[in-house]
Amino acid sequence: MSSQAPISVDLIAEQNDVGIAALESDYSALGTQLSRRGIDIDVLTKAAVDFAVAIPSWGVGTGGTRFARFPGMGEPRNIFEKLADCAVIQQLGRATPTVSLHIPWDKVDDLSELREIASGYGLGFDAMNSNTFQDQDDQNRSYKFGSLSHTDAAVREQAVAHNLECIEIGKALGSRALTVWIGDGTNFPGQQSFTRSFERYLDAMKSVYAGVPDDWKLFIEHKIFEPAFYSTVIQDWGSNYLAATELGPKASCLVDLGHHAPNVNIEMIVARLFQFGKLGGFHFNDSKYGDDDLDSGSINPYQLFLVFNELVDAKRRAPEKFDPAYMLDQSHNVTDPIESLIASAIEVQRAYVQALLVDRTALEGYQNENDVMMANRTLKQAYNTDVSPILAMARQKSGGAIDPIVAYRKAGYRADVAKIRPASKGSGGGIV
Ligand SMILES: [Mn+2]
Repeated sequence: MSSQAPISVDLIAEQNDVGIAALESDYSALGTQLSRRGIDIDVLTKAAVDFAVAIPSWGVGTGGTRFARFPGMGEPRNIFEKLADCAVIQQLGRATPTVSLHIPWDKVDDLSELREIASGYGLGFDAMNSNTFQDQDDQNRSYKFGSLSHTDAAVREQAVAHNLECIEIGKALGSRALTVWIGDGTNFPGQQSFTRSFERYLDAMKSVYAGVPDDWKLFIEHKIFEPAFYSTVIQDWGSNYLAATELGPKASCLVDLGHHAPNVNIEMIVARLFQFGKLGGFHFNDSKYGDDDLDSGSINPYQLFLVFNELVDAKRRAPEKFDPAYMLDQSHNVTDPIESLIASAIEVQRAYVQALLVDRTALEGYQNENDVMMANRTLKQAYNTDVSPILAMARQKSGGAIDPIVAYRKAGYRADVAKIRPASKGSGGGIV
């Protein structure tokens, strides 16, 4: 880790001493089982060690719904406290070495101080996220009727300038990507022209694109509905693909798992976008009904596995083109956000390792022979393998905790920070 470790290293070691014998026994048994299938468990453990998914800075605070927000204890009040919480997640779980910032929520005067503190925790910065879906106090014009697609050119210019500012902040922090999600859309048929809105959006995004450095990526995030409920300018992966294609090679599509209609085949979207060079990255979360922002893998872990099944296949197909960005994007309303983010990173990592277990040569053979049962069984065999000992061993080998949630609770971190971070008041809605 770093010079600054928020959780006592001795406490983690003590906790690991308690669990190591059982882990070694489980790991050995799984290793025997996998070797019968021609798989070297240590190769998988190395892959788990190398796996990383970014934490969203907004995820360490308690979220809320359109109805209310019920604050938790010891919530971080600023980006420095958010970084401390992110450091806890990384120290214990070892799968989250970077943080994805949100501007203006995480704006500070001294960027070099921010970069230094993050690096002291051993954390780097992932994609920058702009915000033109709400109005800020120091802002001249309102986004009530849109931002990058607004009918008024002055509003579009303001939104472009904000995105360019996010790039400048990101440059100072060592980020290499900008994610743009807009809330623009309509609530009534006839409110706006679909075509003219999209034209205005593309025109404004061309100005943003021009400010994206050559070694950066521009991620466009689509969302089917909310806050606009009738139509959304970047509604689906089709609109996203069209926009990313129109803009150029630095632009690609970001897939937020919650931003699709229920039952949509997201893994197929992933395959399509990769095939045509426009898969930029992910916002991982889970959902039952809509953009629920629930913890990754908590509702439909099979879907998460199937997404990673496509990703592992894509990498095998074209390793030189494979570079998607992985980020969590969740809202934690009834759990401790640190626990939810640790658990979610593990679930994403789990889906990845399970996908590595798929016997791809056999699968391709069954597909060619139209042996439906065996093809599906090949996937299910991988999915049904409990890879928990691999994930725990990866954490233990990297200096993390065998059971990070238990170690986190033993450490009493939340109660400690609650002493210095005053409780915030509950408030009205405000999910993002
Ligand atoms: Mn998202």
